Amino acid sequence: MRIDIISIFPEFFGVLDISLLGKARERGLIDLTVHNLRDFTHDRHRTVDDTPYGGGAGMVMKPEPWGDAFDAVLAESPSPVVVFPSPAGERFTQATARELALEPHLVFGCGRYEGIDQRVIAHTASRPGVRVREVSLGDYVLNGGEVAVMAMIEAIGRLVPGMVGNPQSLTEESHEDGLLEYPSYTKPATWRDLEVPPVLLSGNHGAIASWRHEQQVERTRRVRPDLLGE
Ligand code: 6GU
Repeated sequence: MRIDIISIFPEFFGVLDISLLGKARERGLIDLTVHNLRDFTHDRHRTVDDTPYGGGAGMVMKPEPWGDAFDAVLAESPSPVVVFPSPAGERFTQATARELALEPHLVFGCGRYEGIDQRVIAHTASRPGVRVREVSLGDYVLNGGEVAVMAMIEAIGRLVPGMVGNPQSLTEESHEDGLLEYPSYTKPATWRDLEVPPVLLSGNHGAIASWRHEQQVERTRRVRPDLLGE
């Protein structure tokens, strides 16, 4: 999978080298390039923002540097998905991560300030073969898309085929079956007077599977009833 990120804070993404993705890049599964939006400006001050038409607070990212950046990054890419992180986007879920993990080329356009001139999104979507998604992590506001994109890339990257040693560990975790994960325990069996639930020491795999499912349902009902439609 090829990943391009366009941002005015390219240094932000240095940490991707030391996470799970470092391994993916070493193994050649993910080829990630970060582009500095300011490299696509043409004025002495490398200006990327301006005041909003219609008035209002804050600054809006100018369309021209974005247009030039996408001209460069999308050249000769047959069917990229361009993701614009935005609190006004559709919700990013495990299903979104699963879909995007199957794509050969993802491009993330990180907006700052009050957003990007909306014509950039419209123009990008009008490029032949390009699919655009505006995506939000949740109902809160971050100062820019960088941290959101880091979270999305971590969620997507671990689902790229060949990334995780034991693929079963991917299907037994929170959100894969619409439920939260069951609680986990390891040795010692007693720690500071706290016991591991005895069923887990029973060796009865059927009983263990039932107990884990009950725990998933109980935990989901308690903290995320919305996931059960309740
Ligand atoms: Cl994707 N971007 C920004 N700026 N804020 C957010 C978000 C994204 N998701 C939740 N809040």
